[in-house]
Amino acid sequence: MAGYTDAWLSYKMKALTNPVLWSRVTVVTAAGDKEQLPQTVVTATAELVRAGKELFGTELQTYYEAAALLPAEAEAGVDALKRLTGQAEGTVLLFLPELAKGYSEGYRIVSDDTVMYIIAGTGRGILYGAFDVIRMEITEGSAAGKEKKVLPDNPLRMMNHWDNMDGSIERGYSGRSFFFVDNEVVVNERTRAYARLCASVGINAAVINNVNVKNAATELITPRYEKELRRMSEVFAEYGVTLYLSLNFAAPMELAGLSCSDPLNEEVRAWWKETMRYIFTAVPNLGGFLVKADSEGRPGPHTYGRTQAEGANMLAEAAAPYGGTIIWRCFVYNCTQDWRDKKTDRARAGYDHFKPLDGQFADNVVLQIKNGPMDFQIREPVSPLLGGLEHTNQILEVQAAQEYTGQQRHFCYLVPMWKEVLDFKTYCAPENDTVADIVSGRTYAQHTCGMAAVTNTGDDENWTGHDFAGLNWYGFGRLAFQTSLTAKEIAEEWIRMTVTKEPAAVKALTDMALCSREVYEKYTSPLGIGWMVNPGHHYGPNVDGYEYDRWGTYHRADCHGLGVDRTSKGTGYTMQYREENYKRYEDAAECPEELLLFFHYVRYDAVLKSGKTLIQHIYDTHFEGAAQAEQFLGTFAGLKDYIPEEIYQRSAERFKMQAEHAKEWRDIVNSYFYRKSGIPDAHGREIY
Ligand code: GCV
Repeated sequence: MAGYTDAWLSYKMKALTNPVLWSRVTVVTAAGDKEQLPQTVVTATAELVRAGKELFGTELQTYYEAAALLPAEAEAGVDALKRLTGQAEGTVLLFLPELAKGYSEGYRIVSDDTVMYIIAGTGRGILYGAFDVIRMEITEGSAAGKEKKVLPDNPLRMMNHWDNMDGSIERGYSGRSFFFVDNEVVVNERTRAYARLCASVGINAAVINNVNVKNAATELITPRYEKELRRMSEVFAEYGVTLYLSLNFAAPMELAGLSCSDPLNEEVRAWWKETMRYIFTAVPNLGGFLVKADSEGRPGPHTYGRTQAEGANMLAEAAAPYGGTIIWRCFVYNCTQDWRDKKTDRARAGYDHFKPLDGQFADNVVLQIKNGPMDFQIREPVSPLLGGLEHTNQILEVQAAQEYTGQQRHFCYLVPMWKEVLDFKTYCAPENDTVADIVSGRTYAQHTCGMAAVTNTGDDENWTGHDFAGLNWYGFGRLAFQTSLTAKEIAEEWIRMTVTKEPAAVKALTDMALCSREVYEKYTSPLGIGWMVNPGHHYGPNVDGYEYDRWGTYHRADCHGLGVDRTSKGTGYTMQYREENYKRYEDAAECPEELLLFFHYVRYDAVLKSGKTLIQHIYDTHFEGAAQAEQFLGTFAGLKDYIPEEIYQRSAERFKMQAEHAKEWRDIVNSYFYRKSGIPDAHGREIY
């Protein structure tokens, strides 16, 4: 199935409507010197040449010319630019390093029918502009006559892989790792194809190994893997993707036999300083490290009575001389809880651990915060740490890997969920107080911040198992770059680039995408309560799967009702929010209904805003959700003629699986609550 490894960059031939525009690529710099160009500018020219060939069958020549422009002149119109650059035909890459400050990694595009300028102050900006031009050609028919300036909203736009060195992927649903095979680091054409896909949507960083760093992965910071990592970082760098690694906090013990990894121990500190000196010298393009400490059995500073800040700062101090960043995860909670204990609340843990440390982290530390306080459920409130921390760099972590959202067997487009999170008003400041404002750095003038996605990729031909899961990878990049894009715009783009341009099919698939999250939510766990999955692998319904376990994820259903009382009278979690949100969540009548059971214990016979009782809501949504999953299958089958054969075959199989599995969810959840409550369905449908 050659071609599908290019995913949304699998170009299909089209008519050349602007032959002059696509006649040549000229790189214009002050010196006109090819040797001085960043690698990413060279890549941008190669991408335009490739697009010319694959879209139109034309051979673009590349030229390098000199022209000195003042930064303000970069804002000129087409005619003035023609005069200033002396270039009036083809695509002109105007690389002006003086613009870097104002443009960061952004770009400006100005074009008419014969010339198109891509103007930027960084190589990444030029590359993203080139991919935008290609995207416009494909999705809008032409890049001619456009004028736009796009500056990325988030400085860091990062992939987090949970790949293990033996080639397995934790929560991977699309084959095995393409970074690691049998404890070796692999660098090949797929590495380049991956970096290219990332760059095409503005992703600028990737952590290649699992945050649970064990065995051989601990050795990634030793000479054993130096050569391959350097090579990988170079391939990544061609596409402006910075390599990061996850590291093991206990490495001083495991690699050097030290007696502890106490962050205040002098020997430990000296070991890290030397290790950082070594690894940043050996792999010069390395951006830094991601750390999961004191979480789910991983080592960390708590073992030594030290704080998370002391742990992170020790690594940060060692990495600082090399410009290294330490990304420290906030997923710290008690995973050996007693289910009988109704006071301890896992949802509280992130805030309880990190809020008191606000302001204590070094400048090159950034805290990475999962979107919700639990763990990537289909519906959770936004973590109160986002809006709670005021003096700490922050990254929002979302999960493209569909661990709890259908494991890439069910279609679940996640951009609508991520947008809800970004748009959430935290009330942390008089203005610029949404999550998007905070993680972009607008609220607190931070630079080391942004968004990370746990990836959904593997070595499957189509990268993501379900072809339509590719939309979540694509969508993450596009959204992280430009948080104002709508979920609809992003879905339409991806569908046109990857699947079909037939308007009726684009519409049908976009409609499916936009309701897919709600559909999944309807037939799985209701009103924000989450979980109800099989322990361990997290696929499929098991209402009590985690109910009497140690993980702190309970629904508390009994014969009268269900839900967790997280109000001030319950676990007190609501009090972690700012006043306005606290009040909304505290009062069951004000609480957004989709989160009702997350915040409140509710009786089955309580009447919801819809006028239905809670139990009837559960029954109805489960019947509706399963019926909609069945409709997905029918709608998709009806689009067969517009969809490339391989994509159709692979996806149709998954839609079939989803429809069947949705019924299983429906019947198990409905029967469970019927048996608990003894209340029959008002419509007399079959419940077992
Ligand atoms: C990488 C959840 C997942 C784990 C994952 C963890 C994390 O608990 O089930 O597989 O570990 O989150 O985010 O660290």
